[in-house]
Amino acid sequence: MLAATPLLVWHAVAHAVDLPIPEPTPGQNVVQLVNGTTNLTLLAGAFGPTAVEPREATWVLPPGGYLTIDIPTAWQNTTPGSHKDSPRFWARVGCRYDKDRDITQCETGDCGGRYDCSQAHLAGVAPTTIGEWCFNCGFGFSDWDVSAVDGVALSMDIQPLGTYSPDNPKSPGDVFWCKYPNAVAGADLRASCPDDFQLKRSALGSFIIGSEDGIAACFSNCGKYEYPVAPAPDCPDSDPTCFAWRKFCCNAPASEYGKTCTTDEDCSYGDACWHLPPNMPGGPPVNVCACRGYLVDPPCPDDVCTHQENTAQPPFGVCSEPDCIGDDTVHRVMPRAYSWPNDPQTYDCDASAYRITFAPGGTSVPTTDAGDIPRCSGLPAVYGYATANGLCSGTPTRIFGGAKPSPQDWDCAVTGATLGVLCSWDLACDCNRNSAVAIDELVRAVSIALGQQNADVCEAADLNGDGSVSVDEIVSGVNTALSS
Ligand SMILES: [Ca+2]
Ligand SMILES: [Ca+2]
Repeated sequence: MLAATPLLVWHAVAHAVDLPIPEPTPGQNVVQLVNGTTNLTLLAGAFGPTAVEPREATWVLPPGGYLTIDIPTAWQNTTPGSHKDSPRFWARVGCRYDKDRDITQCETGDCGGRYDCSQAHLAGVAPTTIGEWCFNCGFGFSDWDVSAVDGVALSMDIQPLGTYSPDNPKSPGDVFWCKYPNAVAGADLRASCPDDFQLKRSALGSFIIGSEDGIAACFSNCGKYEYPVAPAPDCPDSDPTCFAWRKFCCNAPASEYGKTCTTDEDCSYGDACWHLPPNMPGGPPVNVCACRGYLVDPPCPDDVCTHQENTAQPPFGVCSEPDCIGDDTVHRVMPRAYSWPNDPQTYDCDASAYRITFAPGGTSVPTTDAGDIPRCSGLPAVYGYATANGLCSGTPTRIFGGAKPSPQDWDCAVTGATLGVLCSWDLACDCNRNSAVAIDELVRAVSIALGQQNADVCEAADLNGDGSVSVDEIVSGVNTALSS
């Protein structure tokens, strides 16, 4: 880890030189989202009590680019503990998107298949790295953390910008005050992710069979046992997944945490017997069972697993792969990320401007770039396009499909999320396949129907591929022309 220090300093200086510091609207906060890669286009996601839109009027974040989000006053002082609408930001990775039709499919961070997560009021699907905030909370300070608690796709750093107090004016010596960076520049947890914690692209519905596989995300201990859905709250401890979920997601029965103990053996779910200083001066120490983080390679250095002091968190437990990734593994990449459910890695500051950098310093792990939604007709043969196109031909309003390998049925008309590969149907009469139908294209379709021209002047006119152009197909083309 000795090499990390100069990298971190370089990273902070480089950003200060390269990027502008956004000016907040008076009385409000502003967040700048930065793409730290030089080779990937990302889509940003934002979620909060109301819809927001970046000043740049796009969610597309090109390599090295940035977006600027003014934080509405309705996003301030969101009730701590009530996470329903609490502000958060994330990067969507490996997206195929259509901005105009508000439809998108991403490998990680997808929000219900929509392009504009904020307008749709949909948060990103786990696992994805999340920047979580309470803006202008107690004393008007802002609190945040980089959550890796479900798992991590790209690293994230959060940096206060502009002027802020060098020390917490209400609590001098606050070790959580305005601290950054959260992540080691250029590092990527996916590179050190144990096999059992990797979420492979081929496990995702968006994966096109035959394309290159790789690691989309790396689960945390808790995230692994909550994916794709968390166990039922009343699941039996005898089920290993249920027990691991209780242990790593801090979901033991209510009687467990806070129970008086003498040693760890008195605690039933792998939790710690936490020996805290007396509540009252001169009183007895407080010994209670408490959920905790875990290390696979103890001890963890103080600059990797920060805030290990006994009053900040219970002593780490020890665990081993394949059941456990270890919070130390996560913290080697993101020392100040929040990696387990009671991790004290949360920060506060009185800055008004913040910078979130996705993949600070870039990543060397192969990662899917953003791009257009593929045409259904261009997918590999295993998807059985012709059959699916025939079966879906009775769905006149279809623009997008969800392709699944045959003999599975496709989703014929996708308007948001799909468990298949999001793809665009050929539109009737769209001869040049530009997703719009012009008058001359309609004329060509009619002339094929009348036998005046050969079908190859407009293959798209024969929507259902039956070799002829019907009145229905021309009507479908007219409808498309009128709606675009
Ligand atoms: Ca066209
Ligand atoms: Ca036809």
